[in-house]
Parts: sequence; structure tokens; C-alpha cells
Amino acid sequence: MGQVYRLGAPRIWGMRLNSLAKLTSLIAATALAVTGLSAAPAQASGPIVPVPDKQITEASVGIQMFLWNWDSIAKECTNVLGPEGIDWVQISPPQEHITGSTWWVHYQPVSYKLESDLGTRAQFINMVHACNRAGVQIIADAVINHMAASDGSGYANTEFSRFNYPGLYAPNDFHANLDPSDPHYCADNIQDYGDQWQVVNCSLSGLPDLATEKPNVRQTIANYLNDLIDIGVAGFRVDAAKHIGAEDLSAIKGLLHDVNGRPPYFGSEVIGSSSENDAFTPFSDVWAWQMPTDLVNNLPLGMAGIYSNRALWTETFNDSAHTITMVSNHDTEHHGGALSYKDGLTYQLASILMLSNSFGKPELYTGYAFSDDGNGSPNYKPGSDLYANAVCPAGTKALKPQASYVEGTYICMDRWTAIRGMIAWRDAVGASTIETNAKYLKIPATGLGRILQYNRGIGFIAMNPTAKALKTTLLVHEPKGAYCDVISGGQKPITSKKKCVGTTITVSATGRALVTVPAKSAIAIVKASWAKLN
Ligand code: ARE
Ligand code: CA
Repeated sequence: MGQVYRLGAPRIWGMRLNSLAKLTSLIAATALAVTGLSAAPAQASGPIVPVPDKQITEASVGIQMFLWNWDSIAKECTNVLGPEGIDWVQISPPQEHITGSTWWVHYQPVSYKLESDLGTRAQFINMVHACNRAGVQIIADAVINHMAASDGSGYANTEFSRFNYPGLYAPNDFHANLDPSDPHYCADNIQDYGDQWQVVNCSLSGLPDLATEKPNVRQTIANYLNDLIDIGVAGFRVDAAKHIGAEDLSAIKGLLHDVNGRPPYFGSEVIGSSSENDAFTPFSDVWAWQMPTDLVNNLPLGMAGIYSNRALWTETFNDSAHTITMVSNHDTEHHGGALSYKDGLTYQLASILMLSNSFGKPELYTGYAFSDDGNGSPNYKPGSDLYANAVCPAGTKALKPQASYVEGTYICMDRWTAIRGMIAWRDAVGASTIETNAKYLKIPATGLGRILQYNRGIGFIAMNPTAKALKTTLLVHEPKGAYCDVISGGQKPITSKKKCVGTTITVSATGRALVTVPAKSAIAIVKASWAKLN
């Protein structure tokens, strides 16, 4: 589509919708009871391999693994993501989709069979179990606002037409085919994103819009999501949530099975302002859509930019406990408007900045190298109609951003030394708040506007977005002694011989250290490692 990602005008309709939502779910539940369908029976037994029993909070770190097939994610959970402390993985949509080699076929569901070019149902189940065992929750991308914009035969040979999906939906389950007197009837595409009625009832780019106010439609969607929950999925990134609307979406959530005794996790994709998001935060998290733009604009300006970002974030986003922070996602990477792997170290630094900030719940993003934004990965094998296993750069090339990648190579940001180090840093430092520690914010005279340092009493980080290394003395506020930098040293920066894997940082009795912060990079230490070295 290639649109510029802009923020919609603030709209204040959240409060009204929230109370309506409760009423509607009550009505839906009553209607289901009358029609004899059962609504969300309490689950007798959980999945075979239980979901890791933890909630997604600001202390968690997630990652979107875009178009990784199920076998590859299973291996990555076991070998990398679990051991390095990733808490949750957002996977691409798992349901049957239209055929084709573009990445966006996955956003046009044909049925809710777990058969796609990313893997079979058996492979999906295997992945969920492997990740759950590794302590990594699976957050599935749920495409439930619409179905496919064409007629034909799906990836798993399901016959369908645009408004007819045997066993799931009949034509009158779509807004376009309701009786014209129905208040939800809309046969057009959304023309005005400022008109909330259109946003919910009309079609998004020709995608047939499900009548999610209807109890049978809600229940069909819930059956699909409950299947995923019963397998062991922890929650959902709800695609096009803005077009479902908070009222219908919260009612659908009410039909779902619990995960570890709690409702499943919901992240709602509502590209818009914080006031537009407000309707969704009573039952879900939302993404910080302005953040990728802020990073693109401000990070190249140096630390002054980072300062203004930090202030902006806390003012313009929703509250920290409901906000997922992001540098990019699959849309911004492919349609434009965010930093990407093509920006190399600057992209990595943006992710470091996000992980170092206690505001929000950080979600990293990693996909594959591409030249044409619409294309799926060249890793897609038209002959077999399957995505081959993700192949990361070989050897030490997997450990940091590369200047260029062979098309189709997976970027595998989760393996970068600096990212691994920062996940550990956040685990140690992340729970403390900026407010408590704002007094430690300093810009040293030598690097005015270029280095940010802060010390939360348990960790320290200095970032340098410029193209030149900066050597300077910083007030680190840590006890005297030697520390190992996690940016160059990674998750386990101390060797068995008590040496640093990367850079050693020596702090004086006055809490100062002479440091060299590499270009477009950072240094970061955790106080917890002090006792091991000194
Ligand atoms: C494809 C073709 C279209 C064609 C359509 C139907 O590109 O030309 O009309 O198929 O045949 C993805 C791709 C689309 C693709 C679609 C279906 O990105 O290119 O369309 O799959 O295959 C709005 C929505 C937001 C949505 C974005 C893309 O509000 O929900 O548009 N994002 C999600 C996913 C996408 C996905 C879909 C939804 C559909 O993340 O990957 O589409 O399932 C402003 C507005 C936003 C608006 C944004 C962009 O910022 O405020 O609301 O986002 O502009 O238009
Ligand atoms: Ca809709």
C-alpha cells in the first residue's frame, strides 16, 4: 500500500465504548445461551506443555520474529531466546491464507486451519511446546477483522469466495452483505479514517469486513483463538484491532479460555494517538506508534534528540503499563517510516535505547533482508510453497549488524552481542523507574548533547549516536572497581577466568570512569557483576 504512517486526530470515544462493551458482552452471552452455543467453557485442563507462568510487564522483553517458520522459531526458542531471557515472541499469523509469494498473503485468512507456508499444525504445536519449555511465551498474530479479498483455493486447498467460508462464515456475516437498513451495513472501503463508524464497519483496503457485532461471528473467532490457547499460546497481537473496535474486541476476549488462571494477553494494533488507544487499554496493551518516527527523526541528531524523545514518550504515549515500545515492525519495515536493519548500527542503537528505557514494554523486531518491500522472503520456495528454515548470517557475522546482507538472509537481531547484553541489563535494571533516578541524568561537558548517561544505582549506560568514538570521563555513580561492558561483552560479559569478554570499565574511588564510547554505540554495565570481578 505504501502509505505514510501518520497519527490520526485524537478522538474521545473511549469511555462510552467501554461501558457499552460490558453491556454488549452480556447481551452476546445471553444470545449464545438462547441459541444453545456454549460460551467460553472454563478450561478443565491446560495445554500439554504449560505456558510459562509470568505476565508481560515493563520488565519483560519481547521480539517479533517476522516470517520465521515454526521449526526455526522452535529451535531459536530453545537455543537462543530462552537462554538469553526473551520473555515472549510475536509470531506471524498461523492460519490458512491465500496463496502467493508476497509476505502479506498471511493477512488474508481463508480458514482457521493451522496450515500455512510457515508450517503445519503439528509443526505449530511443536513450536509452542518448545518455546513454552524454554520459558518463552508465544503471542500469535490474530487476523480476525476480515477474511480474503479474492475467490479461490487457499494454502491448504480450502475453497472459498470473498464472502463465503464454508464452516465458518456465510455472506451475511460480513458488513457488506447485511441488510442495508442494518446500522452496521457498509459496502464500501474506509474513505475517512477520522470517521469511527467507517473505521469499524467498512472494509480496510477491500478486505471483506466481518460483522464482529454478531454473536455467531464472535463465537467463530473465539473458537479459533481458543484452539490456539488450548495448544499453549499465551496471547495475541490483534491485527487491525482499530477496525474491530474496542466494543467487539473486548466481547470476543470475554469468550476466551484463561491462560494460567488469567485472561490471555492482548496487544491491540491501533495505529493512532494515545486518545484513540484509550478505548483499548482497559483490556489490552497498545503500541507506541509515534516512537519509530521519533527515532528516525531524532536519533541522527544526537543525544539532544534522545532527550527530547524521552520527554515525548512519557507525555504522548499511553501509560507505561499499557504501552509496547517499538523501533519497527513488519509494516514500517516494509512500507517505510522506521529505522531498519538497513541502518546498521543506528538501528541497533535505537533498540539499545528502547531496552534501556524503563518506559513501556519493549518489543524487538527481526525479519529478513529484502530489496522489494512487497515480496516475501526469497527464502520462500515456490516449488514447495514453504518457507525454508531461517538462516542467520554465519559465524561472527551473526553477532552484530552487517553493512549488507544477501537477500533472504534472516537478520537474527536476537543474536547480536549488544542486544543479548542489553536484555541482561534490562533484567537487572529494568524495574527501576526514571522518576526515581532522573537526578542522575547528566550530559558531560566534553560530549555536550552527545552522550546520555544514567545510573539507577544498579546499572549505567552511555550512548553515542554520532559517527565518532567519544573518549571522556563520566560520573558513573558505582562503587570503585572493574566492570565488564555488556554491549561488547554480551549476556555473560565475564569469563571463567574473571576477565571481561569485551571492554573493561574501571571506576575510581569518586565513582568516575574514563571511557571510550564507540561510534553509534554504547557502553553499559550492571552493578550486580561487580562482586564477581573485584
Ligand atoms: C494488500 C494490498 C492492497 C490490497 C489488499 C487487498 O497491498 O493493495 O488492497 O491486499 O487485496 C497487510 C499489508 C497490506 C495488504 C494486507 C492484506 O500491509 O499491504 O494489502 O496485508 O494482504 C491501516 C490499518 C492497520 C493496517 C495498516 C496496513 O489501520 O490495521 O493499514 N495494519 C495491519 C497489519 C498489516 C496488514 C493488515 C493490517 C491487514 O499490520 O500488515 O496489511 O490485515 C494511518 C492510519 C492507519 C493505517 C495507516 C496505513 O496511519 O491511521 O490506520 O493503517 O495509515 O494505511
Ligand atoms: Ca471491522
